[in-house]
Amino acid sequence: MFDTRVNKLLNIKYPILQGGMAWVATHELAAAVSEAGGLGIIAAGNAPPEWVREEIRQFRRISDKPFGVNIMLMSPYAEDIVGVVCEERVPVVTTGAGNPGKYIERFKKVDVKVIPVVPTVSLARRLEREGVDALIVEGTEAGGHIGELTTMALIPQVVDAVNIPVIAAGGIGDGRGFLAALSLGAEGVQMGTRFVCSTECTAHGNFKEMIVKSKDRSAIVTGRSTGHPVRVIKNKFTREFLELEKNGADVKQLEELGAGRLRLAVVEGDVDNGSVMAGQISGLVNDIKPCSHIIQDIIQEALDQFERLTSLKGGNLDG
Ligand code: TUI
Repeated sequence: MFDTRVNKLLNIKYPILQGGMAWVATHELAAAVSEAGGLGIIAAGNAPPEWVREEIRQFRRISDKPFGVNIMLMSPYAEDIVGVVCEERVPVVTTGAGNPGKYIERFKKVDVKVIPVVPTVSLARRLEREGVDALIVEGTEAGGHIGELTTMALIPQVVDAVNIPVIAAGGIGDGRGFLAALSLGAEGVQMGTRFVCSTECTAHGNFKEMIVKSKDRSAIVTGRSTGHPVRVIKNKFTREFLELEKNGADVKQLEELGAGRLRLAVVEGDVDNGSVMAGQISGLVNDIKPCSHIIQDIIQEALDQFERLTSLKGGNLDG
């Protein structure tokens, strides 16, 4: 059950990837997800290449399972991190916040699987032509830097446009979301917010608690005026930021205000003045549990839902 091309491509038990969240997705979280049968991912974020190399080595000290590194393409170190990933023969690379086209050749040469995050059909088509192995198609429900289209509308459009496997991301946090994504034609899911609230995640307790306490409308979007919209949990910082945006602050001023805020929230636990990046699914995440339980609960819930749906076939509409 739930054995797709993604399982085979990545050599994993369940087609569940952990999002590459800057500051949050360290080797501890990645190893816990990989050990639980999914694909753990170390996020490079804006970190220097030496840090990323050390994280890769730390991962390998505690797990021999497949894993990935996420390269945030707006990072000033993106080019050097591509070099580290190739040297270390990391099995999988995911990319975000840009077009990885110019690096694909280098990854292919050393047999690193490439799976970019895309927010549109056109970029999906283009990257398939350029030879990527699969696509993470992310809807606007996601946390952090986001595109415009919803997961529900975007996934089937990309599935119809490409032949390589599609992994759905954005707004998925339980077995119902997982099964819905497969129904839309995806062959796997990526989850960020759900894995933040795991026991193995090294993010500050305040950061996790902020998500657990969230309701349906707690996650909002800042930065629309800058062309770099970011989904975060509403707090003192977002109120100040949105006020400045409303008053026509320029991009430079807003960027300065935003600098260092993610670290402040994730590492220092200052969830009033920091940027608590999280997705719309935050309202559904109500506990902190081990990654193995997160994954097992999703699989069990998806199986239960599948059974409920198939029982509707005979005209039984009670369920
Ligand atoms: O990358 C993400 N989410 C992120 S990156 C990030 S780091 C950051 N820190 C502080 C402020 C702002 C960002 C936080 N969250 N998700 C994957 C993703 N990639 N979503 C959308 C895209 C994307 C957007 C445009 C991918 C490709 C793309 O291509 C544009 C082009 O060049 O064609």
